[in-house]
Amino acid sequence: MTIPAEVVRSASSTVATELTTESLLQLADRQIGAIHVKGYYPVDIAGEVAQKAISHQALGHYHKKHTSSVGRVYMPHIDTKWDPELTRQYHDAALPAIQDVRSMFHPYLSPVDRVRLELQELWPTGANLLRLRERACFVGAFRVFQPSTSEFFPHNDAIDQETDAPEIEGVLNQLVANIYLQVPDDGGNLQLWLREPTAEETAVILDVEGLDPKEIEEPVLEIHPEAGDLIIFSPRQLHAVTAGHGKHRVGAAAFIATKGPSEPLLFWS
Ligand SMILES: O=C(O)CCC(=O)C(=O)O
Ligand SMILES: [Fe+2]
Repeated sequence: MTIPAEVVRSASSTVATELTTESLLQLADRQIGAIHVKGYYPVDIAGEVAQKAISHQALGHYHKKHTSSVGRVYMPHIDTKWDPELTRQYHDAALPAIQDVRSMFHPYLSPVDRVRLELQELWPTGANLLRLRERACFVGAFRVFQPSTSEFFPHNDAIDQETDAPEIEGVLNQLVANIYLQVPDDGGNLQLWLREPTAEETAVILDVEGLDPKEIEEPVLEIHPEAGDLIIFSPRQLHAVTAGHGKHRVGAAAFIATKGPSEPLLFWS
């Protein structure tokens, strides 16, 4: 039986509301567009840690033209830029950074630790921290969007554009889990296009880290997250974050590589 194209399209833009083995397998296979669990993390703890992230001593900035006003706490893998010295610094800092982020939530479980545990329990073959050339990766970066001035233009994220370490072999898809700690009431929306960029778009993204929003069609999904929500989607497909107004937008993020159900998920930031 052939399924009509419009049915396929609408199914792939479905947003699941629960984190289950089935919703994870469907998302990894791009049969659904996202998993959005409302109220995943207590808002009061989230708000306190958001303030700590905004004033954290390790708050730095992304380096590309369109992302430079977005702050992040601790070095993400994308900033290793294929440079052996930066790669060494990233791995040297990875475990102390994981522990520092964990300590910011103490005495509570951090939301990224909770995602790591639940995905380990739900995915058929479990989940591990990613190691590259046998060195542990960091996971749990905070992203801090300044009121009004910060946004992420349409872009995608793919680990195979950042490393050729042997552990990346066999990666079929990449997911990203974002837990929102603080979100402005107005803006700060997540937009999803549910398609990969073209070759030309990829060249622009690699150069300046984002497409001009005026030059691309409307997104298929637009979600306004609330503080405490968890959203998981496929960041190899185009996505963007709109400017928010009134307060900082702070999220904790973990990338997740999938090699199919017979291999464990792998986490990093
Ligand atoms: O903060 C968000 O909603 C998504 C940010 C993003 O670009 C990502 O997680 O890859
Ligand atoms: Fe992204």
